[in-house]
Amino acid sequence: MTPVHNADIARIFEEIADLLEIQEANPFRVRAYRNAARTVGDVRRDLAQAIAEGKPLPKLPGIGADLAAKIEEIAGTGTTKLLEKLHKQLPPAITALLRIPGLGPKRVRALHRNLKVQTLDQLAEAARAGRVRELPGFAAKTEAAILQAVEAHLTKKQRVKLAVAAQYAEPLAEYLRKPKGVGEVVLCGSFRRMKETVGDLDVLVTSNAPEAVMAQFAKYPEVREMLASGPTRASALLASGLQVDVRVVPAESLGAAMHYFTGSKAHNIAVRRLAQAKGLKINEYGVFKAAKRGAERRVAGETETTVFKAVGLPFIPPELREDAGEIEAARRDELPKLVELGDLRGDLHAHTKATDGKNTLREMALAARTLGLEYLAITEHSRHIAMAHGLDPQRVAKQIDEIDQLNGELEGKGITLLKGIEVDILEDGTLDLPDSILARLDLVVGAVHSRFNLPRARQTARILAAMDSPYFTILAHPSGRLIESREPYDVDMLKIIRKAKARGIALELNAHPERLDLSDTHCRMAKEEGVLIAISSDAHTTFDLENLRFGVGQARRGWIEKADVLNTRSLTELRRLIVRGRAGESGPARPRRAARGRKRSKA
Ligand code: DGT
Ligand code: CA
Ligand code: CA
Repeated sequence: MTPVHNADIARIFEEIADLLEIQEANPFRVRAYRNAARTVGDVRRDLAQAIAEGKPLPKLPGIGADLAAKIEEIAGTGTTKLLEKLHKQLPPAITALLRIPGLGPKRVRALHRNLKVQTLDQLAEAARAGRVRELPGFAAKTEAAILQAVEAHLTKKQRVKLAVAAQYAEPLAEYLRKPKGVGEVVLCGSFRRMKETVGDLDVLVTSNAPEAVMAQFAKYPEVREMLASGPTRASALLASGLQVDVRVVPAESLGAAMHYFTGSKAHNIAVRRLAQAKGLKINEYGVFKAAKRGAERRVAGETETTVFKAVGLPFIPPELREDAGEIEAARRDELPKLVELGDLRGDLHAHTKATDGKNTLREMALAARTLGLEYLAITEHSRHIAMAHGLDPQRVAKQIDEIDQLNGELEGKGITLLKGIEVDILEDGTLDLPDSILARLDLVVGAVHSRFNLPRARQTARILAAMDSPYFTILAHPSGRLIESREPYDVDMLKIIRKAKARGIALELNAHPERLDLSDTHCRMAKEEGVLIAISSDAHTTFDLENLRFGVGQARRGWIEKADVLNTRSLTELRRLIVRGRAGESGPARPRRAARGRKRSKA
């Protein structure tokens, strides 16, 4: 049987939820599977592996005995009887229909029942033939919109979210370290550049016995199909659908090969141009200089630093390698010294059981401390989000008391909880809770959770108006996008950034792997305008706190340095900045890049 990772278990739970929903099952049951999918998908420890090693399943919030038994069943067999049963009632491909904007369970059911539609291709065919509009509840306009969405979906190459790719990449790298003679195994490509999604994995192995590596790779239990294989390279499709390219090089070429396979392609081309100007040739084996009688002499390649040095550059961190100005910055020795995970001293966005989180205040506090954080802001949803059981002023007041009490107990233990709220920005730009209660909080995180489709001018005005509140501290997930599933809402981000500057407000970089919002380009824009970024987990479980590393990756792609990040500050400094923001003082004081141009980033 193919080994199962958390993302596979999550996918099965998601599929069960979809199929149950199409069958109009009890909504609570559907929700239980959806929540379980999210929880399992977010756990950073491989559950199937733990089970195989005879370890007990860790306590997972919201996962009762029934779901835990299903996890064990999937870990042991790769599937569950429930899913098999549902597949007998409904075709598996039908769940893809739910991913099409405008198609809910009701419409999917109608399409299946009346038109026998089972796949996206069949849906496109039915729409083209004008059969969809004949169904009750579908108009010609709806049909056209569905067809357009299906075609867009079918032609788009599938990409995998970074955090999901990590679940498959890391065990594979571990496995390839096993054969005798293997030196390094490095995950290159977009994965190393920490791109929010990856198209495929690029694995580089150093060894003087490439045959052994190739043989080991071919035997990897997750390989579904070998697409190509040669003496030093192979490509395979994994059971998860992820494609992997493996390359073996001798140890002395490691740096050159890492540089080549990390890309991006645009960055490589720009570096190659620099090399040519110096009369050098650069490829995955090294950097070469022409010698007498057409011979070549290798001048670099063992480490990436030697490769960069050969073309006259300092080391450029992988996250910057997009040919987006990093080569010019490197030439001028003005590369940013990028923020690191260890620079974060706190987390400014988290939920508990009081709303849609799964852990208690205490559990969240202790988990944050375990990760080395000094403070954690509890920011529940406000009352407008009824589905998440959002807080009204009375419940906020109650939580304030609970946090005060817990902070008293935790005093001197290295972790402080901050009192916050993730308050809804209503359609008219007012906040969902009165000033009288916001004034009692340490910080206020404002967020849009409804009416994503407002026209640009109105959506922008809505957010700008909300930012006029003197209590507004951080704008959460500023674009609202969900990676690969929901477009950002249409707003003028530059206006929002400038407003944040004027008001002393920070912008969140939400580290949840489905959001990673701000995007890298907007991070750069915010930095240029002198606005601070809050790298926040938006944790709904203790496990979610570990997503901060993906947020830091995205921040690095956005050229963000330690000084650009609000939560790299000490608690005292953080409080000072929030008070200044309340007074409407612009731009939280930020050292204007004293280090710039002198410090070099390290490998
Ligand atoms: P992905 O997989 O779509 O998320 O993006 P990458 O960047 O991982 O691209 P991929 O897997 O096609 O190739 C891995 C790296 O190999 C890429 O970042 C740079 C290098 N590479 C691939 N093709 C070329 C090429 O034609 N020229 C150069 N200079 N480098 C290339
Ligand atoms: Ca790749
Ligand atoms: Ca590739």
